[in-house]
Order: sequence, then C-alpha cells, then structure tokens
Amino acid sequence: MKEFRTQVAIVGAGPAGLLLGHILHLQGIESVILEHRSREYVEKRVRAGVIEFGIANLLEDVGAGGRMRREGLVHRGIEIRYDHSAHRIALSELADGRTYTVYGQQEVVKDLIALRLEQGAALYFEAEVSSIEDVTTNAPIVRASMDGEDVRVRADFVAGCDGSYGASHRTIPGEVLRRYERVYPFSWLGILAQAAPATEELIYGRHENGFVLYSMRSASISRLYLGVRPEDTLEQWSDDRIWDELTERLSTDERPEVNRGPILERGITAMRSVVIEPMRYGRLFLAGDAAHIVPPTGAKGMNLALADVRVLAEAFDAYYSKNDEVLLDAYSAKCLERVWRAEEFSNYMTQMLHPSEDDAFENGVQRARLRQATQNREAATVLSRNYVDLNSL
Ligand code: RFL
Ligand code: PHB
Repeated sequence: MKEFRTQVAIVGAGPAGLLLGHILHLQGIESVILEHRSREYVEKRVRAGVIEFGIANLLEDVGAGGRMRREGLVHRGIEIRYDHSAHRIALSELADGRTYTVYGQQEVVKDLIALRLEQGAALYFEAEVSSIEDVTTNAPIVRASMDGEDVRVRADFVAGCDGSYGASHRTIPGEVLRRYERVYPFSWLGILAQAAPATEELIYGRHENGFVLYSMRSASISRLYLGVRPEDTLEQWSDDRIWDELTERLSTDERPEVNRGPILERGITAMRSVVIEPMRYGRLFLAGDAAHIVPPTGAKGMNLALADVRVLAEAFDAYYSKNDEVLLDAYSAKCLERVWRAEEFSNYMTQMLHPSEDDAFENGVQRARLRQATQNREAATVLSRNYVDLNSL
C-alpha cells in the first residue's frame, strides 16, 4: 500500500480538477490529483468547444490561456436557423462587446496537464478512486488503486471533480443529498471532421427532422451535431446518412452549405439536466459535472466547471492564509446560484431548438420563442448575455 499526505486531494483530471490544482499551486497550497484514465485518453476526449468571455479571462489570468489566445477562434455572433431561414444574433453588440472563444476542451486539458507537470506537482493517471472516507472529520481519506496497488491519500480536504459517473457524489448520504434531474427525449450525435468549416460563426438550427449544430475547432476541422432519437446507435448512421442529414437540416432558402470530409471521431450523447445539492458535505467539495450536468445546447458545462473551481480555490486560500472558513461555508450556495441560472438557460436553448415528434402545441411554442429570440432586441439581449458571459446578467 502506497500512502500520500497532502492538503487537498483532487479526484479527477478533467477541466475542473486540473484548473483547481493549478490555482492551488499558484496559492502555495499542495494537492494530489488522482485520475482514473490514462493521459492519452483524457487528452483525446473530444467534448466542449465554447469558452465564455469571463472564463477565457480566468484562464489567461492564471497563466493557462496562452495557447488559447493564440489558437482559439474569437467569435462575436451565432446564427440561428429555423423555418428554412437564417438569422444572425449579434452577441457582442448586445453584450457590451464581449466575445466567446472556440477552443477544444481537450486543448484546455492538454495545456493544464503540461503546466502541472512543468510545476512538478502530483498528478497520477490510471489511479481509480474507489471510496472517500471520514469526510465529516478533519482528516478525510481517499482510497484508490494504481497499477494494481492500493493507494491511500490523507488530506485536509477532498475536491470531487470526477464528473457525473465519479465516486465523489456517492459519498454524500442519501438523507443529505438532493438530486434534481430531467432527461430529454433525444440525444446528440456529434462528429469531428477533417473539413474546412463552411461558416465563420456557429449555427444552431431547428429543422422538422430535428436539431442541428455547426461548430468548428480550426480552419480545417469542423465539429457538427445532429439531434437523434435516444435509442439510435452509431451503426444506424453511416457517413453518407450523417452528411445528408446535416445538409438537409442546415439548408435555408438562400444557403445550402456544408463541407464534407473524413470523419475523425463520432459519438452519441444523451441529453440531461442534473443538479446535486448541497455541493459540500463535511470536508468534501463537489465541482463541475460531479455536481451538475447541463444539456450541451447552451455550451455551459465546461464553463460552469471552471467557474466552480475559481470559487473553491478562493475559499481554500482564505482558509490556509487566514484560517477563515466563511468562504468554504458559502461555497455551495454561491455556486448553486450560478448553476441554476445555467440550468435555466441550457433548458431554454434545448427546448427551443429540438422539435417534438408528436406535440404540435410544443412546436408552436418553440417557433414563437425562436421568432422572439431572433427578432426582439430585448429577448436577443438576454440570450446574448447568457451565451457569452453568464455572470454578466
Ligand atoms: P470531466 O471532464 O468529466 O472530468 C472528470 C474526470 O474525472 C475522472 N474520474 C475519476 N478519476 C478517478 N477516480 C474515479 N473514480 C473517477 N471517476 C471519474 C474522469 O476520467 C475524468 O477525467 O468533468 P469536469 O472537469 O467537471 O468538466 C466538465 C466538462 O467535461 C463538461 O461539462 C463539458 O464537456 C460539457 N460540454 C460543454 N461544455 C461547455 O462549456 N461548452 C461546450 O461547448 C460543451 N459542449 C459538452 C459539450 C459535453 C458534451 N458531451 C460529450 C457530454 C458537447 C458535448 C457533446
Ligand atoms: C462544440 O463546438 O463542440 C459545441 C459548440 C456549441 C455547443 C455545444 C458544443 O452548444
């Protein structure tokens, strides 16, 4: 059995765990990060792509944003397509000049791993945490297995940054934990393709056949999504069927456009909203997907994860530098306020853009919402501020 002793044990090396470890290092607080998967796996996992204005600034402020600033694509608007016509929402104009940045989550993860290793700080891959114990005492313990060997980490605090399938939130007893959940009757089929994006800005579309999203990662890589049935499998979606459906759903009376190319990666993701309350139990603090899931339609998941750990790092700083626990006590309530706002926005975007197969009333409401979001300045302003910088509203 291997044993470590640290100040903060961090479970999970996704964006939340890695950024927390990095900020703690800057603050002179020691941490150990335990990650279930290999380095290669987490660096290749294709997920989010949109970084909010304030979160891009956060990455830059803590010295983790250099490559994002050089290689990320700065955007000032989105297009929304419905009823075969295209409408641009001038996000930056409506949100005090703020922009958003398109930069892959796995690039953020790569940048943060490189920083962590440069600092010589502890980060263990292929270390699966099986349990977190004694969190209601001052000496919690994290148990993991690494290369077939049992590992025990003793810490002052545990940060559960292990995503929605992790071990952390299961540590909170049933009588304390409240779980709010909504499962949507559709999934997203996402592809990454070697093809120049045919659009400069992201396009969200509602078509009779279902949802569609045109996004990108660079001048030569496109990222596209189709709303599909929850029971659909990748075998049912040949390359030709995917491209034909993307083309059809994106076509407008003026502009049929989609550039095709080899598909480099594909996956189907179920859509759900989850909130776990409270985000703290004793000396265990949950952050990111471990505490909340949003459907990706609002592009908020990674942003929320990074926003949580900013609050948590500040609270640890107050504890270690001034022995002040006020911010630790306020952590859960402070984060949950933003989390519920992001849940509301993600739910709004999701409900507006995914047509129902059998509910004509719902479809009428969706089209009225779309007209309002694209044609009414006040409605477009709320959408814009939520999209580029949730904290600004
Ligand atoms: P992560 O990234 O899931 O990281 C958790 C890490 O914990 C590890 N782990 C464990 N480690 C040790 N022991 C255990 N027992 C463990 N169990 C799990 C896992 O291996 C993993 O490495 O959570 P984190 O850090 O909270 O980050 C959250 C984001 O990953 C997530 O919210 C976003 O990807 C959501 N999301 C989007 N967010 C955005 O902000 N903008 C977007 O444009 C956006 N698009 C998306 C998305 C998510 C998508 N999918 C695939 C769900 C698009 C899609 C399709
Ligand atoms: C992406 O580029 O992967 C992306 C963009 C916007 C979303 C979700 C995902 O809402």
